[in-house]
Amino acid sequence: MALCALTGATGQAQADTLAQMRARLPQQEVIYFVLPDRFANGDTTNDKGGLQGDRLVTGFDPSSKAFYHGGDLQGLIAHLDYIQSLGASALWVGPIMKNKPVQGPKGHESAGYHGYWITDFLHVDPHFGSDEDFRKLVDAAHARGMKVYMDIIINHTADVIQYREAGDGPAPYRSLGDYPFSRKGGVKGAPINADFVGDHDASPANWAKLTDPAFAYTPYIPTGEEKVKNPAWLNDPIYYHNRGDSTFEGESANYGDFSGLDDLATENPRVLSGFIDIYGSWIDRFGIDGYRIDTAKHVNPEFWQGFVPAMLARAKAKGIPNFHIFGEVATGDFDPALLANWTRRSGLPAVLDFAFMRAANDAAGGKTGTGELARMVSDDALYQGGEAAAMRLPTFLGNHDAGRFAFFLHDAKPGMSAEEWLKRDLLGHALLLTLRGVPTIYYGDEQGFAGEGGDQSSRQDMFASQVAEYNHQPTVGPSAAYRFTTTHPLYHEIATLARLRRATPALWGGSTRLRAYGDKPGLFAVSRFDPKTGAEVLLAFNTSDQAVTASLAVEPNSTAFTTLAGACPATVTAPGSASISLPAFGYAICAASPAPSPKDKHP
Ligand SMILES: [Ca+2]
Ligand SMILES: [Ca+2]
Ligand SMILES: [Ca+2]
Repeated sequence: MALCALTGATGQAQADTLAQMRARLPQQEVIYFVLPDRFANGDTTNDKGGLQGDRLVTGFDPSSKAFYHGGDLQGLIAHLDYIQSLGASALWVGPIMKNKPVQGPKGHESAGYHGYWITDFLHVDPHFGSDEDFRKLVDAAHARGMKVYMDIIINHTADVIQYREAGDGPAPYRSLGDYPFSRKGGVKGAPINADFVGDHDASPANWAKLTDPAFAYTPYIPTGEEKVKNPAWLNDPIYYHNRGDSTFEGESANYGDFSGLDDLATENPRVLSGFIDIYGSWIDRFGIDGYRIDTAKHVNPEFWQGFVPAMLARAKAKGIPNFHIFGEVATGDFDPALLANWTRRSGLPAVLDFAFMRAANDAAGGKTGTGELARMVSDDALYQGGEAAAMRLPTFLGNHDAGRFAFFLHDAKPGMSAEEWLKRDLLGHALLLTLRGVPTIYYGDEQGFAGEGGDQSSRQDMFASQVAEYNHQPTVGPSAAYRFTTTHPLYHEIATLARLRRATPALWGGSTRLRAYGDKPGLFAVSRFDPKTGAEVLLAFNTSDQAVTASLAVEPNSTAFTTLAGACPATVTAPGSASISLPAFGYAICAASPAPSPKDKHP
């Protein structure tokens, strides 16, 4: 009886935790992005993915940054405490679906440790564990009130399809104009695909007339790989673009293969329905909380117009009303218009905020002033849904492709002192964790990882590494090889600010008003407002290496301040003006009191 009562109480507590978690909006989260292979090895028996042979068969070689290192889902489960203590409330797990273990030209092979070369879209890669291990991860995270976002790919599969005409060499892009669907191998070829009116007519009747995929290249599947993809329809070349390699410019950005990866004909309604089935099934089976969509800008917008509502409906039916979907529209530029375009034409509810990455790097790195951060705030009007929608954009300082934030800082100012490096890094994280958007921490940044570049050089092991480059990399903060310590100054600051953010509605859900910015390193300040009470929180950052003191405009009815971080003035200097002083690279978070009368302002 006692045991039953206990189980009942525990069950109720679990149900409450789940209900509270499901009720949270996407912008209430702090996301932790992790590549499972590089995070923690919880089960050494799966390191070779159940395969026998050398690294070109198994993909396993912990001494090479291009191969699997052994990290897995059990390792993630074992370190949820560490992630939650950092203040993260949602996990973005790099792709876990089964990959082609090794691919690439002879002598230049690498492994699918990153997860972006999927063959089986329905099951977990054996290097990471089993479907059951993923269920355990999701359940363990949910039991703590943490969400799990999957990283999914639709633009391409692994590189399985090859082209007769290319042999072992490159396959230059063959355009729609030079190689129309209506002729075999170019305009002078034999007529094929009679009556197919082009890929802008999404009717199944039209696509039924596209029967020959050899309009540009002649695609084929090498012997032994005919059934490697799952579900089975993915093994038919008719569902791919088959036009050769993308140059990432012009039409090839949509139709071209990403370095040989088989680019799906996402205009085809069978491909749309197929992927709705695939990714609907992960929602149904595991009750995950969101999708990060890889290479979203290499897929036609019409695909997302069909896919996104289907996923949101599927999640809602599963009892997940705040399912978060955010797409990758990668750019190194400060280009909110490009990002916003994909929320408008494609209906993506959110995109990864590459504009924030650029603006925060340029500001915290001292490369420019703070004008881009100011532009970012005003350009939020461009997104579908405007400023409210911009609150859902995951913001970040660096990533697994471009490189880590600490690397960018060092690259911008190679000669700076270790102390300045750390201060700029802390300042960047303060911007990340207090401005609008959903702060996304890239695993290892909290331990001061920097790395020597992007891609493989930014995918360090959190566990003891056998990669010489990773072991020799400089790190921000204490020089010891920190791994999973909670005393690193970056870990400590992120944890402090993440907690403050989650407890302060103005920081996760408040509108933003610009207070100060400039074209030289110096003061950047905004006010954010509690969405319910309207109470002001003043945020001020000093991106320069000199102390600054300035008078900032505040709301006329903000009279006194409580210090949430840094040093705040106790009271205003005059109604509507507060004097703020910040040390070099310092910041302050000041909650105004008393709050403006909420009943007057927000009836
Ligand atoms: Ca393992
Ligand atoms: Ca291919
Ligand atoms: Ca594509």
